[in-house]
Amino acid sequence: MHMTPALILVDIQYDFMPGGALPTRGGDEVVPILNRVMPLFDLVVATQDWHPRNHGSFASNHPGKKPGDVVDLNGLEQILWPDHCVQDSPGAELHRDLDRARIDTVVRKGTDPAIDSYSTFFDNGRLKSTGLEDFLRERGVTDVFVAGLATDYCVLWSVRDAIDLGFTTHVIRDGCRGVELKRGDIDRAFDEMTLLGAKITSSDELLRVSAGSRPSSASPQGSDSGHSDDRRR
Ligand code: VGL
Ligand code: ZN
Repeated sequence: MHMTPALILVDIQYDFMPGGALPTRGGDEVVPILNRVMPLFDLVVATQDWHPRNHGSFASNHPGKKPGDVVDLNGLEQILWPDHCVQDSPGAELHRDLDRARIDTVVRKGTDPAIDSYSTFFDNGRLKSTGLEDFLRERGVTDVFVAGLATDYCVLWSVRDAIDLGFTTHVIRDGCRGVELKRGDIDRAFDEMTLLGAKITSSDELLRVSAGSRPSSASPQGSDSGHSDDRRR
């Protein structure tokens, strides 16, 4: 019955924020939401998309191509993106308001120019692992709670792998925002994750459950319970 949870915060980086190179709508809104749930977890992992300048997912590295075009990258279908999350650039930094003190480790992915890595567990060809699986297993993690950017790419691919690896996988819906290259991509991502067996939850539900299971402790930020766009139970 015992479960050991970990929170996985996917790519809370400036380039995925409004105004960034590869923006999600409302991506900055997840920062306070995730700060609220972090204290509920003993183990918090943050991921960083971390590309070299010559990365094969950048349209700028394919003469005549533009973002949104699809190419064959070493045998894998690759959507081309604007330059984003270039290593050590401001756009690759984690959002400054994210509660860094509660992050136990940062996993960087997408460092090989020859292959993209949407998932925080494996590259897109599943050739190399990022080490996150071992990190979680060494700590006896049974359940992963996933949130972040972008719903329709890195969150979705991470959730697919987490389920595949046998973790009980939860997605914090209001802690995610998507790119929505095609209209409906976010909804389709949630549909697929649900179908695969992910449990869709919300920050409110997590805070409610945690308050119930620890009656003696006040909720982490008692007066601030403003956000609730998901009332399903
Ligand atoms: C992502 C596209 C390209 C993501 C990363 O974080 O979802 N999407 N690189
Ligand atoms: Zn990327």
